[in-house]
Amino acid sequence: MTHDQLIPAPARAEAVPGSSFAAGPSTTLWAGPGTESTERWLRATLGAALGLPLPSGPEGAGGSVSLLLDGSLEAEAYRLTIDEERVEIRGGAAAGVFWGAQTLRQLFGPDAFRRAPLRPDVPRSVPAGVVEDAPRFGWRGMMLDVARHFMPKEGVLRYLDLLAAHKLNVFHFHLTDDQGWRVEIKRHPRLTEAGSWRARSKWGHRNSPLWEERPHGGFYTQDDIREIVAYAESLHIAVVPEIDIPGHSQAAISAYPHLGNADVVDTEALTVWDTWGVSKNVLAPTEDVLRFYEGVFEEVLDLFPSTFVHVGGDECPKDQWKASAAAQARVKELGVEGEDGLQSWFIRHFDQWLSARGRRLIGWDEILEGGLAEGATVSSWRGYRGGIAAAKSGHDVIMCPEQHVYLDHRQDGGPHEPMPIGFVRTLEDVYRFEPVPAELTEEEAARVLGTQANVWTEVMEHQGRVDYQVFPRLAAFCEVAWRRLPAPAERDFADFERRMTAHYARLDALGVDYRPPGGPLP
Ligand code: TNX
Repeated sequence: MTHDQLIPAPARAEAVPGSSFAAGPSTTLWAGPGTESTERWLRATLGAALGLPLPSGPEGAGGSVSLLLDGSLEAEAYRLTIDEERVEIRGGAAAGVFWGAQTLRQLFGPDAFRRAPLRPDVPRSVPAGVVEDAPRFGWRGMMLDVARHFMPKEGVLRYLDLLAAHKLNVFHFHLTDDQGWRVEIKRHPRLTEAGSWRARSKWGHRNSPLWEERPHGGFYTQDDIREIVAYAESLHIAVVPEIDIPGHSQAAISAYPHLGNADVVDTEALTVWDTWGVSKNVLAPTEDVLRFYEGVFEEVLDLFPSTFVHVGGDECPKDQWKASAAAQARVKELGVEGEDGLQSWFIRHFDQWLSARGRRLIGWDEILEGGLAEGATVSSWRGYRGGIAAAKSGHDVIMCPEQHVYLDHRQDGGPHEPMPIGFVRTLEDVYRFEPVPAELTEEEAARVLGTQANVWTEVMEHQGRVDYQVFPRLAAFCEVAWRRLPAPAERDFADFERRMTAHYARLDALGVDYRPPGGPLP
């Protein structure tokens, strides 16, 4: 594997032609203070794939791999130096060292992505040279919706590995929705007892004879969540939990009917929703409901150390609040402006509540309606508009416009494309996505903390479907998030495609069910 086949391509790479480092049974590993996460990862992945034990040895010895922190580099930056004698990875912080190790694995070739050394002739050498690299954005994320279709824990851990392999560092975990509640909350056990299964779910592809409806569900125990968070941390990925309020909450209301607008709907009769779309069953704007969700968030904060906590806030239909005498009385009592005011009342409450606990609230761009809470960060999904407005008013923004980075959308308009949702977003479209709109001043642009690709799973009922939608587009997305690419029209997509040839071999070795180039059928 050569330096010009890396994904994402590094800022600078210089090869020394004809020279390489050969790893073997006597190759040692030296991990300087603060680099232990990469040490463990190298043994567990690269070591296993190459069939090498990588025992500890002295720093910089002949035949060694050395890991060290270097204060002259930015936290996530790294310098990877390879000569015939040794490999050295310097990172500004532990994360930088780790991203350097990811690059090293790519240089070993696709078989370095396997779990066991299948063939004795697996290449065990890397080309000599220097790679210097640093990310453009500090927030390089993927959101996974495990509410519409549950992904068992092992699948989530696997996705974390895949994110790390693409140098992505935020996993936005969409844990609750109308169609399911996926995280155990000890003080409200019915959220998962009653809220994690729905009686009917569409299964298989709708054109297939196997199309049928079955129960669907599942949830993560608090121990599962702790494991996921700890595993992510070992890969330098932050897990941002999302608990959706006040809309997208029918699963919660079906478990605890007092959360709903009981004067306009028989909340006792509600079940976990078995339809796609946006349910009109939303939370009632009461103090009781606030207390209930404070209890939920208390446990969530205990489980997730992430600074950011996502409260959803999207697509909250106001029909029930309009019809409910109780909700209308609350409008008067709270002195808020109509139903939009109720929505921002919810968000403002949790903005303050989270701030008081040293956390930061993030929500979808609908939280701008009725006035943005003071400390809120905005996930801009309905295009760039919400993100621009938020940045201009001094709020931080994550850019994830559906027109560009919704990976549930189709990858081409062809007849064999299995997924019926949304716009056509090709690999090239994603490659030409620009997270920072030109109309922002430099100061406003600095409010764009980064970008994320969102994976909504209404039409992805198992991991293979998720893989198909996510890959190869996540590879294009990771270049956008990591690199300082030129303006969209000037980006060298042909070069990216050329590098993708090597990357498909890596994805094959990892067992990713990506969409084959050119589509599923000729
Ligand atoms: C919009 S993006 C939604 C999701 C859907 C998605 C389908 C957002 C905040 N809400 O609930 O799953 O569209 O593409």
